[in-house]
Amino acid sequence: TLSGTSASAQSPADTTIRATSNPIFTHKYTADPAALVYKDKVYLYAGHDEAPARREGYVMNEWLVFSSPDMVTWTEHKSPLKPTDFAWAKGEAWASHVIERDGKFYWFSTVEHATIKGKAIGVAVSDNPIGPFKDARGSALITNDMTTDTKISWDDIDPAVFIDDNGQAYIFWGNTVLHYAKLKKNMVELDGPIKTIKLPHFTEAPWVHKHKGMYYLSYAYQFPEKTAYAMSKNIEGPWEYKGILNELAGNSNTNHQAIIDFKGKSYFIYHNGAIPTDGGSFRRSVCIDYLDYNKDGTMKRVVMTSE
Ligand code: FUB
Repeated sequence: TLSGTSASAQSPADTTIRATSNPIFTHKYTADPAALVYKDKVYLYAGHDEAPARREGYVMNEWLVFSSPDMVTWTEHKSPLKPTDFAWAKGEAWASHVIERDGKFYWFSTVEHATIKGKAIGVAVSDNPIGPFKDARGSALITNDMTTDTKISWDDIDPAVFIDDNGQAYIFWGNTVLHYAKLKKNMVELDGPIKTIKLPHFTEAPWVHKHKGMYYLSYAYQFPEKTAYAMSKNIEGPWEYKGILNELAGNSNTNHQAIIDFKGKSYFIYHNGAIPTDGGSFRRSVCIDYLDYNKDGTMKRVVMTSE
């Protein structure tokens, strides 16, 4: 059964939700999960899918943030950021990633640029993982005209930020072509050239994590999307393709994963379109399942559950 919640649909402040089955939230549609482990809590950031039932196309006007001490009891906080909080953006709260550095929280987000055609990536900052966040630059960090690999206007999307053990931060992003670049210590400027990584059937949604000394780069594979991944001994590659990590997620063309370790367990967080009767590719819902590693460091295929 799907978990019920008592939360209202109006971005309530500090509403508690008990999520014991997938999708974890049923009071509103949530997509593109990114998770941050900070101190003894998980912060889950998601886009809010607001498309009318049975209409094609994303309607995403704000991001949402939830926190949990145990992955079951979630507190929904006030919406911490919307695309138009970036004065240079005109809307569309596509996928984001929030990361902490030196007690500040940096929110990398995909939005539609107001004057440069296509999607762009901005950075917002806060002293608190639940916000409020404000634009950290006053301009986009990455715009569609900075990369010329494809003609599509949404190829600069889906930021995934990673800070290596030596303190060097990297941003990975892309649709069709996977890009990455170093970030300066201030987290709001690129540091050096934009490079590309070639992986089989890369669509979008990169996520980089480290586990027991190995680097993992997971991503949305083909379309409709499965999740695939590659491994490397070095954050700058070479990346070795390792295969499919998760199958198609029910009733959604996209799957958009986040991977974390928390309190001794590993989790695979993604979205599907499984809420009856109007869930789907534009009315998606965040789900969480366990992730397991083999002895050789490869990841076992995720077993998606509904209970
Ligand atoms: O939610 C809008 C877009 O759909 C995201 O940026 C992609 O990752 C896909 O999930």
